[in-house]
Amino acid sequence: MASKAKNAQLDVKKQLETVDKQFQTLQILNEEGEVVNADAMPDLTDEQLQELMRRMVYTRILDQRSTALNRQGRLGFYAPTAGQEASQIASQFALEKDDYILPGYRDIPQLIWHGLPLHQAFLWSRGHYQGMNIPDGLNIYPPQIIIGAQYIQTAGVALGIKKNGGNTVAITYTGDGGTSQGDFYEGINFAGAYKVPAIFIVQNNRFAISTPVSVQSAARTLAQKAVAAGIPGIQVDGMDPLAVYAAVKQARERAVAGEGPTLIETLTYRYGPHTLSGDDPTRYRTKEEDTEWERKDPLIRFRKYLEGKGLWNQEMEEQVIEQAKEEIKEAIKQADAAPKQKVSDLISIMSKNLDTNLQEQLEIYKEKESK
Ligand SMILES: Cc1ncc(C[n+]2csc(CCOP(=O)(O)OP(=O)(O)O)c2C)c(N)n1
Ligand SMILES: [Mg+2]
Repeated sequence: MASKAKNAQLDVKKQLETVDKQFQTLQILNEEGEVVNADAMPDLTDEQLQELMRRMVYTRILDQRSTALNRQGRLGFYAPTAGQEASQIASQFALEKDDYILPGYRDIPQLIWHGLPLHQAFLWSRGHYQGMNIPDGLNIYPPQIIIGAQYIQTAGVALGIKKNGGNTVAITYTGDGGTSQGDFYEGINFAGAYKVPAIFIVQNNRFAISTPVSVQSAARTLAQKAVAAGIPGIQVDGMDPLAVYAAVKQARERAVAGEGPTLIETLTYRYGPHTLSGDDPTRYRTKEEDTEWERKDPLIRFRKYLEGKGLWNQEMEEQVIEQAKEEIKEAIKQADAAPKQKVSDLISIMSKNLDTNLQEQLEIYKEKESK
């Protein structure tokens, strides 16, 4: 029989329960689009609210078109985003233009809304080097494929911002699976120790490919993993754009005020497969689970909220859909017109100052390609 601890400090079960209880989910809009937490309501103008909706609708269309284009063989790697719009779009919406984004492979929408031209996103999907030939002045990094590695890089980028005295932040994204990686802990620990202006988003979409979050971790929330790094952690309803926006906005304010990093867990869901490379979600998820999450859809609840305020209607939605389809068509044409890749181009964009070895290789390839 387990002995009953007399000393409160030895009551480890209670200690854990205390931490668990502190991590409640922040929600502002419920599934019906009703405000349930007016105190946490972010300060957004009507125009900003409409723009946020516009971007989410656009991104849903982009996801549908990208899926179709992939199936037609016109796109390469693609990780679906439908369901995650509040988590992705509302978090980017809370940033300033000069903030740095260090994305994972599913975070292409944030890059696009930060300023990456659409045709470059398509070229990246095709494995064309011009995809991530990042335009000057756009503070984004290429999507990370190694799970969690961007967390360490973000701690470093944020330390650079701090040392240079900038008032920007570095934001990064990983999934629930990413929080099981060593890189995740190293990144948040370093960021906490050096009190850097970083925002760590964990998009908890319930699965790491087919592995449910309950198998990945015994932690009740992923937000509470922040405690060990000595940084604040917050769990938000990741299907609620206003909750995500409010949390990221506050994290940004803390970061630029020199108060250090924040970890934000967004509870979300991807409606599609992990990627379009072949997994079948029906093998690891039930239809009931899908339906339950589709009822939480961020577009449905935000649409209801805005319609209630007279800020959105069907005509506006159709306009965005048409615009998205048109721009996607044009961007694919632009991607198709990109020059065939040359090894010399790949080498020359790698670094501003090539070392002797690479310089020699560049000359060799230029010579070969000129024939
Ligand atoms: C270090 C590393 N291990 C394994 C993989 C293979 N892998 C690719 S995606 C993935 C699951 C990641 O799940 P999660 O972090 O929840 O992100 P999600 O895809 O759900 O957005 C794994 C294990 C990898 N890319 N990198
Ligand atoms: Mg996941």
